[in-house]
Amino acid sequence: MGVNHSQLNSRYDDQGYFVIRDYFTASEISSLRQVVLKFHELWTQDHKEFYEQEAFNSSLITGSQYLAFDDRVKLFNFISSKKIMHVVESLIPANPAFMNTQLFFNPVNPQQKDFWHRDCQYDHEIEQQKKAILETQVVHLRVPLFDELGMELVPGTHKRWDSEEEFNVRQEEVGRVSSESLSTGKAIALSAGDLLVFSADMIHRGLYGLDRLALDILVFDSAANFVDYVDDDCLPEPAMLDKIDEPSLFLNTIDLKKMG
Ligand SMILES: O=C(O)CCC(=O)C(=O)O
Repeated sequence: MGVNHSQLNSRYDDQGYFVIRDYFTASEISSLRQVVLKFHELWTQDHKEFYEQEAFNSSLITGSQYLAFDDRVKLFNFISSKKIMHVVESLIPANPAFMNTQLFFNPVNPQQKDFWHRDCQYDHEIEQQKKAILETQVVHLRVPLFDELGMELVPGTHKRWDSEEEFNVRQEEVGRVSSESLSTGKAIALSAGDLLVFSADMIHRGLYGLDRLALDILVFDSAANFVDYVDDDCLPEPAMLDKIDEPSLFLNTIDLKKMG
């Protein structure tokens, strides 16, 4: 499948991310887009005020609220497809587990600016954030459904703490704001068909613009303590498991839930 496990693993280990260009075929993306657009339309109708005022993402795409059985099975099959699992297993060889999905779109309000962050900053104070980046991190697999400006990342920050500039901007200290540019940022434009893989705890931001609609798949190592972040309703129902070609990514999460 193009790039082998050890190349992917070493790129991720060094930089905190990698991109595989043209990884998915046009037909894989168009059938995924069809299901995701159905979710997005229903979700935006249902969250009209939030969507119009401040939203830039939704989550729980695989849940039962907006998509019916067959569409959920299609999504589960995409998420655990050979192409996705090849990449997941290059980073997490033993028992990778499914966490969630998120859908990133442009905010309706044109004044809303894209902002630098580490995902762990929403759960942890500074000292805990310093620890979080030394531990196992959640992996995001971003599948853009349309061409987009993509993401801006600070390479290497999955393993190192912020410079003063990065810290002040990301945390909005000493008059800086999180939408300013960072001299260390690297912008990665993405096209439909590309796959971007990055660590949730590195310093990053989504770049608003074009018609962006990107499906992020979140996975984690079963050995790490993330199962509490998983919503049961996002997992396949028992009757779906037979219809998923290779369900181990979900079974690993289901097993962790059972061990509770
Ligand atoms: O695309 C965005 O707006 C932000 C993406 C992000 O922060 C993430 O995927 O964790």
